[in-house]
Amino acid sequence: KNRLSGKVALITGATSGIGKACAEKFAKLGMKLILTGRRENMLVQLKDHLKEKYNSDVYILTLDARDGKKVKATIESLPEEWKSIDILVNNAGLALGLDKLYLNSLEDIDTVIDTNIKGILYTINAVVPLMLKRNITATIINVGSVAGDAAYAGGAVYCATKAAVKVLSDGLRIDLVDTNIKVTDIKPGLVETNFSVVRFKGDTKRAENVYKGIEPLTAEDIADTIVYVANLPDNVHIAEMTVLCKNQADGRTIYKK
Ligand code: NDP
Ligand code: 8X3
Repeated sequence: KNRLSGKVALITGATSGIGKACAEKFAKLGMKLILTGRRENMLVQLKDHLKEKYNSDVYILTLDARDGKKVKATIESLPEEWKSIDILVNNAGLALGLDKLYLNSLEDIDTVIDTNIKGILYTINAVVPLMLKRNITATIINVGSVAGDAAYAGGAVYCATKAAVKVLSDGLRIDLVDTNIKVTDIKPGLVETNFSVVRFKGDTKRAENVYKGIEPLTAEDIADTIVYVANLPDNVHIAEMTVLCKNQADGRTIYKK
């Protein structure tokens, strides 16, 4: 049953990977989409593609998730019909490097913490009041990670941000327990997207190696999970979902052939 047709979803980080795949699947189900990311040309391309393929209504917000004031002001000044956000997917995020904690540059630490933690908090801060005003059933899906369950070598900063996503999701779920807004933390394992290319700052060979000898998840696999959660009946509230590829048992136990 399609409960999503005609509803509005806001997806952060829709220019690539999981966010982009999610936009495609939501569009196919007849949703109206607000898509954010820093790369405006990619957002325009995606908007044109979704318009042509599904005749979708897409509203683009070129936004850096780290810019709290702009995130809040931009979402608050959306045209009235676009303020009726039913599904929020907090997906924008990244890792930088795979170094020991004390070898990370201060700049990289700030970028990862500010995007993965503050970015979600800023978006929630702007969107939840709009949802509450309408007193509707809504779902907030935060893209955490199995990396938030336990640290792995070289992942201290990134893993800490994803642990924060779990805890802030838990806190928000408590805050909203007396409302019709549900909060889900989706925790993927290894997904082959642009994630590792970004992590290794354009070193595509090193990025490809991450997924050699395993069968990683695809962005579409995680988008399917997000659609599943977004499309649940009102009474079903999934707090957390861990989605691994078949060659991994947890964030640090990976079997490579
Ligand atoms: P991609 O690199 O393919 O996509 C990341 C998206 O995040 C891009 O659309 C990018 O857009 C956006 N983004 C990054 N920084 C910012 C910013 N400052 N402001 C706005 N948008 C930003 O990676 P994935 O699709 O894999 O990653 C999506 C999410 O999934 C992340 O939160 C990641 O941590 C999480 N995840 C990924 C896993 C994996 O193995 N790939 C596993 C578990 C979780 P732009 O550059 O245009 O701003
Ligand atoms: C991303 C998955 O294990 O590559 O959250 O860090 S991993």
